[in-house]
Amino acid sequence: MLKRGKVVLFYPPYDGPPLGSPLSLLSLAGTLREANFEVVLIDAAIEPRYLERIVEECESAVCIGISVLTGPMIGGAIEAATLVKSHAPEVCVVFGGWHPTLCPESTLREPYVDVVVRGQGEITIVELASALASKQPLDLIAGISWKKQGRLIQNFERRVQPVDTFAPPAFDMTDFDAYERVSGKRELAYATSVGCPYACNYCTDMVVYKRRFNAYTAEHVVAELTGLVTRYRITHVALLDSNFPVDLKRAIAIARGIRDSAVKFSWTFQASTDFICRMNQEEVQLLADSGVSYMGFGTESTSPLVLKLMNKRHQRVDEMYETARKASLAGIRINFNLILGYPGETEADRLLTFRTMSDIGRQFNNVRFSPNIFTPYPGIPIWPQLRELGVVEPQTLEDWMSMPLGANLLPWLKGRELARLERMLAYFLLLNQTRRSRKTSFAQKLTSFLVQTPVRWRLDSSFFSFPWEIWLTQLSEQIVKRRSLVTGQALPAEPANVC
Ligand code: B12
Ligand code: SF4
Repeated sequence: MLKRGKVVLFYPPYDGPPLGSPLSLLSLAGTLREANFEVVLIDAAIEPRYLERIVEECESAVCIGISVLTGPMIGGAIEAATLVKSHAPEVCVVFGGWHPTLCPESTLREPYVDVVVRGQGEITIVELASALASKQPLDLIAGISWKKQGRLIQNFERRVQPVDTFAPPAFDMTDFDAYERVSGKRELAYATSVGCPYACNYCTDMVVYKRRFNAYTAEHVVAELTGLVTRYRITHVALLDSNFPVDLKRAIAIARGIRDSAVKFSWTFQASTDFICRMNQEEVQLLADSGVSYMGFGTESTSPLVLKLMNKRHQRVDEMYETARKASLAGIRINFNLILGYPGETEADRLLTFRTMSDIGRQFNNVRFSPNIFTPYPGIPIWPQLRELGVVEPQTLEDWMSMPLGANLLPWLKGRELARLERMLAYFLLLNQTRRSRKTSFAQKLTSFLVQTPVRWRLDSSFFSFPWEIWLTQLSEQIVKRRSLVTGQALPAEPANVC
C-alpha cells in the first residue's frame, strides 16, 4: 500500500554506554507504522554517521522528530535540527520527550524548532504527521505547541492515554547486533507501565503522568517479553518503569509468568521500598527466581526531616533496612540513590544519612549507593521555593544544555560547606568500598585494613580534616561512583574531589 509519507526519528548522543534502543522512539514508530507512515529511526549511539544519514533521509520526509532529555543531549538535538533547517527547510522539526514537555516555550522559541510535542507522543505524532502530509492546519491537535506566522501557540493538553491502547513499540526496528557491538551486551530496554502514584517534589513524573499508574496486564508483559527475548536472543532486560511494583499483584504475576516460562534472562527495575516491603519473602524470592538481578531505589535520605521536605512520606527508614534484608536473602543486588544538599537539609541530616546508610551497607553486602548533589531539573514542583532561595533557573534551551549534570548549582552549598560535604561523601564511599571490594594486590588489602577503623570513626565523630585515608587509598585504587538507577552501573573511575 502507498505510504502516507516518511517520518525520520532521531535520538541524539548521550553520555555513557548505550542502554539499548530508545523506547520513546520505538513507541512512536509503532503507532506511525500502524497509520501507514514510513519510519526511519536513527540512534546516534549506534550510528556514527548520524548527521549524514539525517540529511539523506530528510530529503523526502514530512518531518523529523527528535527526542530530548535535559543536559548535553540537547546539543546533539540542536546540531541535527540546525542541519535540517539548512538542507531541507521545508521539513518540519519536531522536538519531544521530557525536556520539551517540561519547557515547551523556551524550546519552541528557538528558530530551528517548529513544533513541540508535550507528554505521551504515540497519538500526537500520528495526528501531526497526518496533518503535515495533507497540509492541514495544526490548530486542533492536542498536546502540541507550535508556531503560527511567527506566534507561539500552545494547543490544549492531551490527556494521558492507557498504554495498552497503542500499537506495540516497533521492537523489530532495533538492530540488536549493533547495540551488542557497542555495549558488549544483548540488552532490551522495556517498559511495563508509565507513571508513579507518589509526588516527590524533586521529580517530574507527577507533572507528566499526573500520579496515575498506567500499565499493561501481566499476561501481555509476559507474552511480549518472553517472545522478544527468544526472537532476539536477549540476555538482559532493563525495565524503564518509574515504579514497577505499584500494582503488587501484577508485579508478582509477571515474575511468576517469567519464571514458569522456559525463557531465561536477567532483568532489573526501579521501585520505592514500600512496595518491596509489602511483598513477603517468598514473593521476593520469586522475583529472584524469575531472573531479577538488581533493583534500584530512590531512597534519597534517611533524615525524617529531609524526607518530609521532599514530600517522600512513603519512604521509611525501617523499610530501607527491610528491603535490603529481603533482597539480600533472595540474592538480589540493590542500589540506594541518595540526594545531598536538598534545601533545608542540615549537616546533622547529612551525617545521619551517611551513618545510617553505612550501617545498612555493613549489615547487607548486596547494597550499593549512588550519592548525588541535588540537581534542579526543569519543571520540578519545588522550583518556586528554589527561586526564592536564589537558584538561578536556566532560561533558554541552550542554558539547559550547558547545565553541568551532577555539578553543584546550589547557592547554599558553596565554599567550605561544599568542601566539607564532598569530603564526607568521599569518606562514605571509601568506607563502603573498602568493606567489600575484592582486593587484588597486597597494597590494596593493606590499605583497606588500615583505613576502615579511622574512616568509621570520622563518620561517627564528624571530623574530616587532614584526609590521609583518602590520599592513601588513592595510591592503590579509585573511588567508584555509580550511574543511574536503571542499571546501577559504575561510572568510569575518577579521583574523589576532596583536596
Ligand atoms: C531510559 C532513561 C534514560 C536513558 C535513555 C536512553 C535509552 N536508550 O533508553 C539514558 C541513560 C540516556 C538517560 C539519561 C538521563 N536521564 Co533518563 N531516564 C530514562 C527513563 C528511566 C525511561 C525513559 C523511557 O524510555 N521511557 C519509556 C518511553 C516510552 O517514554 P518516554 O521516554 O517518556 O517517551 C514518551 C514521551 O516522552 C514522548 N516522546 C519522547 N521522545 C519524543 C520525541 C518526539 C519527536 C515526540 C513527538 C515525542 C517524544 O513520547 C514517548 C511515548 O509516549 C526515565 C524515567 C521514566 N520512567 O520514564 C528517565 C528520565 C527521562 N531521565 C531523567 C534524567 C534526569 C536523566 C539524566 C539527566 C540523568 C543523569 N544525571 O545523567 C540523563 C540525561 C542524559 C543526557 N542529557 O545526556 C529524568 C528526566 C530528565 C529531563 N528533564 O529530561 C527522568 C524522567 C527520570 C526522573 N524521574 O527524573 N535516561
Ligand atoms: S517515588 Fe520515584 S518516580 Fe515516584 S514520584 Fe517519587 S521520585 Fe518520582
